[in-house]
Amino acid sequence: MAQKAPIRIVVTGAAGQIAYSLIQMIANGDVFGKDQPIYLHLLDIPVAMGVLEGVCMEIDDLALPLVKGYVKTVEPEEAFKDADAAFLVGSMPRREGMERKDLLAANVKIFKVQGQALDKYAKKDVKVLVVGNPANTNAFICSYYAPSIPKENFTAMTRLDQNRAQSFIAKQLGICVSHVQNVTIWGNHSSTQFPDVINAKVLQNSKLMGVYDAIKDTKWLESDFIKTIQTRGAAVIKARKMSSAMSAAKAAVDHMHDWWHGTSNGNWVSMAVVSDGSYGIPKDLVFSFPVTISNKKWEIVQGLNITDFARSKLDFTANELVEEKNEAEIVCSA
Ligand code: NAX
Repeated sequence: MAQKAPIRIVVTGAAGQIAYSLIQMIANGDVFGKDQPIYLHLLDIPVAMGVLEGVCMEIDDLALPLVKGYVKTVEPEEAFKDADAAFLVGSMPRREGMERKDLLAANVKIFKVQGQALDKYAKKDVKVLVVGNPANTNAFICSYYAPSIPKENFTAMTRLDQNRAQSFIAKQLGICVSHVQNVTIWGNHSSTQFPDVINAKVLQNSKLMGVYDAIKDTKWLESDFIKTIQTRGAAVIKARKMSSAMSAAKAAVDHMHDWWHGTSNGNWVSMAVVSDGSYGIPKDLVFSFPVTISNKKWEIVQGLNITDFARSKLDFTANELVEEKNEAEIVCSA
C-alpha cells in the first residue's frame, strides 16, 4: 500500500518539559495515526538551542519510522512553513510577584509573532492548539494576528482539567476511567474554571447512570470536587516543584487526536474554542465548551441543562476571560 504523504507538525517550547514527553508521543503516531508520516518543526528561543540539540539527538535515537525529518529553529517563519498542525507550548511563565497585565503583555509579544507567522506561512487549514498559559487568551491573540486562518482553527487546552476530573470521579467510585464520560470543563484554564459533572455519566455494575446518582453526595460534588480540580495544577507544583508535564503532554495528545480523528458517538470532550454566544457566553471569547468533532470540525454541544449553580460558575469564569481579553486588546492596540 502507498504510504501517506508526510504532514508537518510544529511544537513550540520544544526544549521544555511538556515537549519532552509530547514529541515522543507525536513521533510514535499517537496523535495523527500509526500510518501517518510526519516532519517535526521544533521552535524555541536561542538560549534553549543547546537543549533542543539534545532533544533532536534523542529523536534520532528513538528510531521511529514515522519521523521523516525535523527542523530545529528559532525562526517562527521557518517553524510554521506549510504547517498542518501546531502545538503552541512555549510561553512566558508567570514569575513570582508578576502582575497579570505584565504576564499578558509578555505573551502578547510571543503570540503576536507566532500568529503573524501562521498567517503568512502555515496551511490555511492548520489546526492550532495553545497549551502555554494563559492558554485561552494566548489563543485569542494568536488568532487575532492570523486573520486569513479561520477562527475555528485556534483552540486552547482544557483537556488536562477534563482528564483530571474524569480520573478523580473514577477513583472515587472505584471504576475504570474509561467508564466515565461527558465530563465538561467550562471557561478558562485557570482556577475559575468550572469542572461540571451534572451531565456526565458513569458505567457502574454494567449500568449507565448520572454521576450525581452514582456519587450520591451533591455537597461534595459542588464543593471539594470542584476545588480539587481547580487547584490540581498548583498541588502538582507543590509536590513536584515543577508544573504538570507528562499529564499535560498526554492531554495535548488527546485534544489533537480527537480534533483530527473525531469524537465517538454520544461522547463529547472539552476544548477552549471561539464562542458563538452559546450558553450566553460573550461572542469571540476563547472559552472551554463541551464539543463533538467530525471531519476535523468541532461543534459546541447544545441544549445541556444549566442549573442556577452552573450558571453562576459559567458567568464567573467568563468574566475573568472578558477581563483578560480586554487587557490583551489594550496591549495589542498600544
Ligand atoms: P518549560 O519552561 O519547561 O518550557 C517552556 C519552553 O518554552 C522553554 O524551552 C522556553 O525556552 C520556550 N519558550 C519561551 N518563549 C518561547 C518563544 N517565544 N518561542 C518558542 N519557545 C519559547 O515549560 P513547560 O512545563 O513545558 O510548560 C509550558 C507551558 O505550558 C507553560 O506556559 C505552562 O504554564 C503551560 N501549561 C499549560 C497547561 C494547560 O492545561 N493548558 C498545563 C500544563 C502547563 O502548566
